[in-house]
Amino acid sequence: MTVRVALIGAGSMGADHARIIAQDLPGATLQVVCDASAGRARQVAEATGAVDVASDPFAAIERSDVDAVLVASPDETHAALCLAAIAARKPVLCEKPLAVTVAECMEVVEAEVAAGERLVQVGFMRRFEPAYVEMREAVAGRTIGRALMMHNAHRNVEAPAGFTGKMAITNSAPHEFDIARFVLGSEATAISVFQPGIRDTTPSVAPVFIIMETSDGQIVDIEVNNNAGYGYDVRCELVGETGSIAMVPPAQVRLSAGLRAAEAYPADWRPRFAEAYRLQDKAWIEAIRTGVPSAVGASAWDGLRATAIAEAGVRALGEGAKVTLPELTVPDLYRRERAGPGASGP
Ligand code: ISE
Repeated sequence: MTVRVALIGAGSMGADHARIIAQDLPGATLQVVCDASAGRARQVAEATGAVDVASDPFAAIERSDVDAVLVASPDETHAALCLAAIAARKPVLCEKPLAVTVAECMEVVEAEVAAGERLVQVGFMRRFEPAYVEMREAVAGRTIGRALMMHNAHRNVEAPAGFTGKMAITNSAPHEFDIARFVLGSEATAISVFQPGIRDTTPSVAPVFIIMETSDGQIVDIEVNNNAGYGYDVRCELVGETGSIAMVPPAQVRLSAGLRAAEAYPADWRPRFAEAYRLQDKAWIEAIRTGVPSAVGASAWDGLRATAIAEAGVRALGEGAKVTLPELTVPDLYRRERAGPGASGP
């Protein structure tokens, strides 16, 4: 079976997914590239050999020659498109976030629960990054004793136009919210957010420093700096009772010249996590072909939790106080999936 995919959104992430499907996934084909800009849709379709182009995403989702939907459109459109895919009973890989508000995430979860099957995978691609996978295995296997702390840094070269301070918490940090839940296998229970006090030199999107507490008593700290200036740099160290595991930057070469040595940084997340994106998209297609949802990929429930932590984080920053996250009952649909070997989420 070849999975015929409708790509919704032909921006930079959409173009990347289109290339992965065209070049690396023999079990899938790009049936239609849909974008509000006809020129952009055509450009991506031509570069990747897609069969057709379209501008109406809802009509594209319903086409009888489309088996699955990949959503890479702006964040605010995600929930409505996921709901349309669920209504059409088509599997959907939705770029993070699942939705920008918890209420919208809940609508998607409720629709999926009503449909009675797992159709949504959220694009938290770091779950497929080998370093995080090893950390998760170390936690499960107690290689470093019980996990106590997780230190994270998430630095971008420069915040894009229109990126707001709040988006450091709602758009960037959700990667860490999700990966901490995935690696530690515990749930976030509280969040505090701080900002450096030196404001006169702070750029428009200032760094934030987040502390997240978990249901197993672990502490997760996350520095998000969208204007780090020097390169795209993601760091993580997991500290356990008897050791630690740190992510080693995947540099390809080290240049030695003029009495100095230098390694290059990627400009953004696409080259840094290229392999994770490829493995994620491959697992999604495999799940559709076998009818068994990926045990690693993030579910709609995981998407909801990440948005809930982000919403609490925005409140914590505004109020200058720790915010406690409410305990939520995991619907059976997601519980069942998590019970299996290698299951995702806490
Ligand atoms: C962006 O939206 C992403 O998803 C990237 O993976 C992340 O590193 C970046 O900070 C976000 O703004």
